[in-house]
Amino acid sequence: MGLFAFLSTLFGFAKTPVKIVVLGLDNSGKTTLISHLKDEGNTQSFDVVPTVGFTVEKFKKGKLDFTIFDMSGQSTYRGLWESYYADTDAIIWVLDCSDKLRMSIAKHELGVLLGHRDLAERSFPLLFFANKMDSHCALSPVECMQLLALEEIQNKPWHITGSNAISGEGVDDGIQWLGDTLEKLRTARK
Ligand code: G3D
Ligand code: MG
Repeated sequence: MGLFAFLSTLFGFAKTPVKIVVLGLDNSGKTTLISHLKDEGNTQSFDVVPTVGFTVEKFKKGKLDFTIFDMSGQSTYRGLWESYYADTDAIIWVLDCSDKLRMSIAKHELGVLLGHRDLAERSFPLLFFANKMDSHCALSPVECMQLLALEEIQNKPWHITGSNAISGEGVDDGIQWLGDTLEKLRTARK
């Protein structure tokens, strides 16, 4: 079964589109990772502020409705992406495991995200891809978890999994967890 067929089956329980925002610092591997998830020819991509390379990409896949942001750490533009928080069903955060130096920026941005008024009190799945696991200097998912202090996240189900967005390794595992967790939350709310 192809990944898209798999995703359609996985999210087939949803009666309404599942909105997923994919975040992470620039160069973490979002576009590469997402290329495993989307259909060709059904993508809208545009530069919001080309001079600073801030890009938003949107695509639909079956009942999945993805919005992808490249964050450059420029909080000036946060107002643009926070407008998508209120009705997102899950957030995927892509980390560059080979970039230890910028883990502190990722941690800061994550803290801002989790403290946002539209997200702080809500329970939704938070999936971290510890990407670029193939890099010889890659931090392990456990090290990323520690550097980001993920264990302090109390009111949201979260999961971190290693990935290689180029080969696709680990991507299915993360998406599987996301589907299972969305289904559990949906069942619990009934
Ligand atoms: P972004 O969309 O988050 O900004 P991209 O990131 O998907 O554009 O990826 C940035 C660079 O990282 C790309 O390299 C891409 O090939 C590489 N990359 C993405 N995922 C992985 C991974 O799992 N392992 C390795 N080794 N590299 C990865 P270039 O050279 O095209 O800039
Ligand atoms: Mg990109």
